[in-house]
Amino acid sequence: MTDIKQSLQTARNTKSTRIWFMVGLMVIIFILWWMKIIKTGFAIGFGIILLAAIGIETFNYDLDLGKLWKTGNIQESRVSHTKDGYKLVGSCAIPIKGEGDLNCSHFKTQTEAQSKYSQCASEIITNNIGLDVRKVKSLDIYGLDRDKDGVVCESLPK
Ligand SMILES: [Ca+2]
Repeated sequence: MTDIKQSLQTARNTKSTRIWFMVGLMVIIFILWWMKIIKTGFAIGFGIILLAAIGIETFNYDLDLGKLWKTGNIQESRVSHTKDGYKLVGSCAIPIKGEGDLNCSHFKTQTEAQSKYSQCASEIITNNIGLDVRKVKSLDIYGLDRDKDGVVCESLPK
């Protein structure tokens, strides 16, 4: 049972799988509409929702729709995946083309930079069950920790 749940989880996390799943749903809705099992209005409504979802999926980045529903904040609901497939959410997601990127110069003190880094590190652990703490250090999303020892912006005053 847990095996099935786990593989379902993995499948859902794969971008292309999700897109194909939604395309499949669209086909099913169309067939149901064509067979007059569901009403035109319902088919159109559902189709629009699915198209929007496919649109979001094919963007440069993903949105966590559950979190978007709760927070209403696109920035906070942004999801990105590292090359290894680790999930990153919200302000701790990989910055897009410099937008929201952070450097040590954005912080006044090392403590300030460290607290942002720690916030992201704990979020990453929450979002990726079973992820090793050492692995989190090596991710270093913003590149604040060049030597990957978990201490960021050593050059800043304490
Ligand atoms: Ca360091």
